Amino acid sequence: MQTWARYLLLVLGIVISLHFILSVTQEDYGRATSLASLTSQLKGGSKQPSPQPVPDDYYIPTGEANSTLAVDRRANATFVILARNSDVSGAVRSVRDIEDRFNRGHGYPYVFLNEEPFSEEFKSRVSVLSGSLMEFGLIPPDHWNQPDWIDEDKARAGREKMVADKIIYGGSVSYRNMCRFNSGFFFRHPLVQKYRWYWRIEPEVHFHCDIGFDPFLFMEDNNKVYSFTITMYEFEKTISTLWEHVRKFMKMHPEYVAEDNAMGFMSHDGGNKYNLCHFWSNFEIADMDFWRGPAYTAFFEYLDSTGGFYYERWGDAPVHSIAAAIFAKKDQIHFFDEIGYEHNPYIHCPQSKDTWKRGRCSCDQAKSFDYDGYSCMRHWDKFMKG
Ligand SMILES: Nc1nc2c(ncn2[C@@H]2O[C@H](COP(=O)(O)OP(=O)(O)OP(=O)(O)O)[C@@H](O)[C@H]2O)c(=O)[nH]1
Ligand SMILES: [Mg+2]
Repeated sequence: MQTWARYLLLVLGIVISLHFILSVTQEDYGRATSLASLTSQLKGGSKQPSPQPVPDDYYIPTGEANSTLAVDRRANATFVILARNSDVSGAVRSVRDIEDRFNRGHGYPYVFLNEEPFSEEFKSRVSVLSGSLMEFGLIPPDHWNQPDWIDEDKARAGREKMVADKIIYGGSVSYRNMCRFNSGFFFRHPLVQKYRWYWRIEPEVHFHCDIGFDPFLFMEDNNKVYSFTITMYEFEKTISTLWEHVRKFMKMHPEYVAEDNAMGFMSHDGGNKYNLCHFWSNFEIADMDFWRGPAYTAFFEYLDSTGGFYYERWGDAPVHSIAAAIFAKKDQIHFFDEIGYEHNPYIHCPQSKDTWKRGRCSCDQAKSFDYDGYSCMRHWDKFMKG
């Protein structure tokens, strides 16, 4: 054999051995260079998930995500739970889950909010679950009730029409109060005002995986403003005129529209028509400075002035989602694949097998909502891949 051929064989041998050693010892290298991953990249990976994983440095160093730890760095953050006294058992289950899967090692505080005073039973049953600060707030009536300037005859006619159309919560005024409160007021409550970040939790939700990192710190460090675990289509009849108003607002205030925003996720024709995709807001981790800032303040005030929260049944989910898609850059919106989450009837279970194992998840990956026909995740993947 010629000398050059020997050298070539030697170099090839070294490269192959190195590849083999790295594939076996380095999980990320193995994943990135696996045949499945390479073929999906060649195909454009249209069906492959594209979550941006939380980097290893954010994981708690012991590797024991669920151990009790003294974590020295914390964000200025809180859990926010809006609940009725009758929701107590569901609230207990949610707090139990988030304490076990995340907060035991962090000690982030809780703010519970209600338009009626919390009962002693509610307070004592949730307080016993955690050593963290728990505060119980009363929502001022003008942040909750239907404003006097709403034309009640018109609002009633809207509700009756939705009842006839069998729209869920179509006849409920309290549901509308709740949606409007979650859209524009929770972050102004005196007990919430002192915090920048919040994690919204509802009664009777479940967290299926150990969350071995601090999502608030990840978001703060990476300049994120809004995060989600589930995205889906909205019922069109609940928001008949919302998009029309969004378009009007954008014309009135082009200065608030972010460059490189996520409008392309919600509209496939440059903003003309809304595709009804939104982030499911019963789970949210987000930056309240974004809601308190000039763009969202003006946006909420404008939407509220149209009466659409009462004449129709605008949800806080499309309102928050559309705002995040317009006023933030697309890279500031984050999908947390790692957070296994359930709000009846849907579950997000991590897409990646390694993430699922690392989080000791109790959910079934095959039941994850991500690529269900009603989910908007495939639009998100496609949009983020550009
Ligand atoms: N204090 C108070 N909280 C409410 C009221 N209505 C709803 N909530 C809370 O607001 C949040 C959203 O209400 P849900 O009834 O869960 O609404 P949803 O998630 O759209 O609908 P579901 O599919 O029924 O869960 C939950 O945290 C509820 O506990 C109310 O009238 N008063
Ligand atoms: Mg709910």
